[in-house]
Amino acid sequence: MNTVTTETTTNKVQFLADTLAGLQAEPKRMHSKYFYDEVGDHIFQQIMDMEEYYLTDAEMDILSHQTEELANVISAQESPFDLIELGAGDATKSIHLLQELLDKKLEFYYFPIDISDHVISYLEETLPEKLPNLQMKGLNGDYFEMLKRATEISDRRKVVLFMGANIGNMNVAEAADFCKALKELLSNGDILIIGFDLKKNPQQILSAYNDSQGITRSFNLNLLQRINRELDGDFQLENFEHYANYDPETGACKSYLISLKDQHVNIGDSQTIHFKENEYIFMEISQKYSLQDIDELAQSAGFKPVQNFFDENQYFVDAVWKV
Ligand code: AVI
Repeated sequence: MNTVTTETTTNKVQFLADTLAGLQAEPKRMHSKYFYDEVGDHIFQQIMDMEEYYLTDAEMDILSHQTEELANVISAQESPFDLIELGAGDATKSIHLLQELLDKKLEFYYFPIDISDHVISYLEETLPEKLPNLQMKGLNGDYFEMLKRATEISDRRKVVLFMGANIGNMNVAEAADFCKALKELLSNGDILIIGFDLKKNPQQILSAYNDSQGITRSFNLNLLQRINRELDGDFQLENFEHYANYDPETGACKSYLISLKDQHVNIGDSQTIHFKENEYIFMEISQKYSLQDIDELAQSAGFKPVQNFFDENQYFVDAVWKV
């Protein structure tokens, strides 16, 4: 029987605090985790369906064609385990792996973790229909808080999935700290499967974040609209422009919103933010990696690289690391 429980941690106070801290900072910045409200989830779905956004198809190619090999790595140790997915999204990719693990009659419990409560509700509604034998519990909130929660729920060995190039939304130093902190929560023999978008033709990368239909533009602007909706802001969206760039030397793809004029924006009754003409808000990083960068990251965090799974174009890698 499925155990289905939603754990919702809506944190408007934190959203307001982070928004004000980011907009009062010099230079201005936002945290891309706030992109994912109901509208943002929908726009992100459109991004994943875009021709230019090659990442989704690339990782889907790995998950749909190499599930057996992935399942073999996971089941090399026979004991029951918890499969914990950080940033599960709609699980369209991981469902292939879940199906394979169920077909192999392995004993496991699935904990999808996502910052979006809509995503967790959707998974709890749809996964039990698609995978009737799956034992699962959705956890809504920040990765680490929820991962800690999952480690408190059981002491089974852990297999952590962190796919979709979500690690790319941290800069290199943050990614190193993240991997170290993750390793601290895991024990000997636990496994991490982590997805990286690889460095490649710079134009191809830039097009994925500066698409011809302006979907990524809407994705970024939606965060301003979310501030208007939830924090009583008065951003005029037409006064901001999306700008993306990719630096092939560092592998950093960054997106910004540029203020098109000198303007003031109110947030709630008591906060006013001043924007100079051409001032930018740093919105998001999507860091790209070489294979050497990836192995160095594993080693610096204390993981042992076990195996790399590539898509047929070698655009993307799902790396398997062990504690
Ligand atoms: C979720 N994350 C891996 C996406 C990325 O590619 O950085 C988010 C995204 N932002 C714009 N397009 C996609």
